[in-house]
Parts: sequence; structure tokens; C-alpha cells
Amino acid sequence: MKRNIAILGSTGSIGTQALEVIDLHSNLFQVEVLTAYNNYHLLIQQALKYKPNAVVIGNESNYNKVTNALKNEDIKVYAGHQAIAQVVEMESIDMVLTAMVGCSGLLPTINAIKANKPIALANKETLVVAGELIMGLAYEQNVPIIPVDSEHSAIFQCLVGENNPIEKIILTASGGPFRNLSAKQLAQVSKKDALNHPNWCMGDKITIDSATLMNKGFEVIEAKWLFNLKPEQIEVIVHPQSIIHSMVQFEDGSIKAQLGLPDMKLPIQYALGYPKRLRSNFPRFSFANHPNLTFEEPDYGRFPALEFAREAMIQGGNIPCVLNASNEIAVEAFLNEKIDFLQMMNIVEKCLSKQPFTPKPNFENYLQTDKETRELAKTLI
Ligand code: MN3
Repeated sequence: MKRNIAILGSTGSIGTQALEVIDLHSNLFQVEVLTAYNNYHLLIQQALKYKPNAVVIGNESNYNKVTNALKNEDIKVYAGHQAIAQVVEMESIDMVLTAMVGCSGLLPTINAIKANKPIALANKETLVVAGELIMGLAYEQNVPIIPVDSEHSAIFQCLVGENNPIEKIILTASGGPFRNLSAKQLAQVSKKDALNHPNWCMGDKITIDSATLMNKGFEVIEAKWLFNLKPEQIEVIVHPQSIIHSMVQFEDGSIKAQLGLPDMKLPIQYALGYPKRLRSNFPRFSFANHPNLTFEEPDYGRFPALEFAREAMIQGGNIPCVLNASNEIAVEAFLNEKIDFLQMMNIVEKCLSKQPFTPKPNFENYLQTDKETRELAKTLI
């Protein structure tokens, strides 16, 4: 029996790489649902190639273009946010890969868990914003959440077969493209510089988040929820070569690491195929070709995002939601060249200090915080 996969965000970086993985294992996987927000052109191409049961285009103004292009196919076409959130409940889906950008992943992920669909989680913002709610629901429903993020996949892989408590985890960070720049130089960097990541090829939003280290801050929060950790059990170390994808230290002091060349197809394939390791011909890592694996402490002064994220995680409640929403607006403004690189974190910091604290938010509280924070952040641009 093939595993029927729904890919939410199929036209993005993770989505397209997931389809490449499925191409390599077409005997094991079948594309059941594809969703995209804006890129109807690529969504149509993908639908014609993979013949899914259904596709959803988030932006409703593109609905007619998609239905026209697929009118001779036996493929259901839906449009809108609500449709993305509902399509995950489809009976025939065996696994949902959440690979959309930002906070939009929240409701579809909740619905997929409620419908008992195993989640391959690539949309880390879902856990940043509402980790407590999501993990609580997954626990209640007994639904596995398999991380796709390379660091969390590494930790997950280190934990397979272990029935032992974690002493701490060590998340590796490449340090981004501006690791060696002074604060003064950071103020001058352009959008183009920021989009030029040294090791990983990713979407625009996450590439900027990697340059500010907010991505790593989000990953600290993501790890807390995925592996049920206390803040002090999560350490970040800069490892510019991105070969060690992360590590787990156990109570006897032993450390397990997962290594490989930086290629998202590996963690995507691991999540889709779990618990099996599927044979691949991805390029192999050679120690001889990489004799220098180096490590350094992150610089919290030049990259305050890590500290903001840690603070937000410790405060909990709706504060990580404030962190995410303000960051989404700030990154968008930077990508539109309305603010400079350092102003992004100024906006996040101001929003964190101004938004009221809600200790035990429910889903509506999260939506409210998200909306208010976005409005506040826009006034600061
Ligand atoms: Mn990552």
C-alpha cells in the first residue's frame, strides 16, 4: 500500500523538494492533496504531473485559473484558507506535510491532528505560536509529529531506540551569512546579501530569519515543545559548516549527533518514510573533504533575536505568538526594502514590550494576539 501524502505549501522550497523525494520513491508514496497560496502556475503543473485527488489554491482570486487548467482532469479544486484547513480531514490522506510559511499553518495542523493524520512538521511557526495547544492535542489524539526541520530531525533520529532521559540538546546554527559582520556593517546589509545563505537553499522568509538568527530562536521554542524540554536544557552552538545537524546529550554524559551534507531532502525523506530509512543516492558526506568542523558561541549582542526568543519561551502564554507575528511583519518590510536589517529586531523588541500578556491562551486568544501584534508592528515601520 502506498502512503497517501497531503503537501500543504507544495510550491515552496520544502514542498518542491518533498515532490522530488516522492519522485524517487513513487512505489511508496502517492500525492493525494497539494495546496499553495499564490503560485497557481506551479500548482497547476504539479497537479497535472501528480494527479492528486484534490488541490487547493489559498488566494481565491486564482481559483478560476486553476479550475480552467484542470477542467479535463479528475481533480477536485478548492480555494481559500478555510478549504486548506478542511482538506486535511480527507479520509484517504495518510500523512500531512505542513510546509506553508508562517502562522497560516496553525489551523490546518490542528484539524489534521484532530482527524488523526500523522504530521510531518516543516512549518515551525505552528509550534512557536501554539506549541502547548498543538502538542497537547497530538498527545490526546495519539498522533505522531515527525519533525522535518533538519535540527529537530537530527534530534529525533538520535532519540530513536532510546528510552532514556535527555540531559540537554545542542542545536547547531550555521550563524547565517552575516556571522562575521560588525553591528555597523549589519546596518548596511541589503536584502540581496541577506538572501544569500552560505549553506542552505530555502525560501525567502526563513533565509532572512536565518540571517537575524530568529530562525534559531524559533527552533529553540520548537525543540522545547517537540521534545518536552525545559529552557535550560536547550543549548545553541554556531557550527558554520552545517554538517552536524544537532546533538543530544544523555545523563551519562554521552552525546549523540546526526551528521550529513546540508540537504533538506534527507530530513524530508526521513519524515515521510519513518520509521524506515529509505535507500537514497543523495551525495555522501566525506570526513576527508571536511577536515575542519568548527564551533563557537553565538553572539547575542549582534543577534538579539536568540535572546528575544528565549525570553518569549520562558514567559510562555501568548508571548511567542507576539514574537512570531512581529517578526513576520518586520521580515516582510525588510523584503520590501522599507526598513533596514537592524530595524527588524527593533520592531520585534517593541512589540514584545507593548503587547499584553495572556497566560493560558486558547485558539481565539492566539488569533487576537496575532492580529493586534501585526497592527502594532505595522505602525512601527
Ligand atoms: Mn532548521
